[in-house]
Amino acid sequence: MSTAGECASLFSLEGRTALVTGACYGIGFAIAKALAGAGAKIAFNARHEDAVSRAVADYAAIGIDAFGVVADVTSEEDAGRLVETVTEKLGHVDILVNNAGIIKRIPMHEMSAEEFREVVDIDLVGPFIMSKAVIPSMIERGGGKIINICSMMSEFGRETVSAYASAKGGLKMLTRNIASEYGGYNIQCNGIGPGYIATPQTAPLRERQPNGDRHPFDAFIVSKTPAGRWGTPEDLEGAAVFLASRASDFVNGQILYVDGGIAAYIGKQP
Ligand code: NAP
Ligand code: GCO
Repeated sequence: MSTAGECASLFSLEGRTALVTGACYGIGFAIAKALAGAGAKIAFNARHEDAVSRAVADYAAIGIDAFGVVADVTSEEDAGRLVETVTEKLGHVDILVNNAGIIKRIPMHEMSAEEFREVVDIDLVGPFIMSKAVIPSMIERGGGKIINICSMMSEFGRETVSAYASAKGGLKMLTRNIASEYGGYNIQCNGIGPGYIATPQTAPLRERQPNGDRHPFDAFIVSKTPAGRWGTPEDLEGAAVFLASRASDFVNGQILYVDGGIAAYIGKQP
């Protein structure tokens, strides 16, 4: 049995370099903050210079010296440059969090193939590209951690999110396949499956109606979640530190759902 000190060190990320994609705000920002709190050096990317600059200032405002790079996760060239730049600045990437993602809420029969492809490109091909960019150096250095931000839609469907659910379902299996293919190199690849989290991505689902009533989807999610609330990005911090640390060295190919119980609950009788 570990002593208190030994237990604390299990979750320490001192000396590790973490790269969190799309971490200017929302879930990525909270995860990066948590990894920094456990001692990791933080790098992140986004598609636009102004967003990166704003986020660097936001990290600095909470005492985190985060290194931001303009890079699109769907570009192999950007990914290679991103990993090379981070490695030069902070050292090899020990922890990759594939957080960057988009959603398009369109009834499938009205969605164009181009719109479908854009979601899959960012939410599934992007994590493939980013993971491929870091795995060689992780192999060379004896191991690493890859954390994919999956979703309730890795398990469930609903109206208007066909592309997103397809991508996030694929991301669950990419997580399992990276674990299978690279577990022998001491690389652990796991997922976090957030429930419904209050971020800019879900803001449209929580907007007040013109008459001041709550959005019907907002009320639905609160009733469908045993915790009786939307999650916050901070609710994901513990899972992220666990999956980024030595504490999860024998955990591989798993999706840790942090959802307030929504996946376990059939729902209240109307
Ligand atoms: P968000 O607020 O929309 O933030 C998404 C981030 O990804 C933004 O910083 C965005 O930056 C970045 N991004 C998008 N496309 C990119 C690209 N091609 N290259 C680089 N960065 C890109 O979303 P969130 O709610 O924080 O969600 C973060 C992740 O959690 C996503 O993968 C999402 O699917 C997943 N998730 C969210 C929830 C939820 O309820 N919120 C639940 C489960 C899973 P720019 O657009 O400025 O480039
Ligand atoms: C939606 C929401 C969800 C959340 C999240 C749930 O429209 O259903 O955006 O997809 O983003 O993925 O885990």
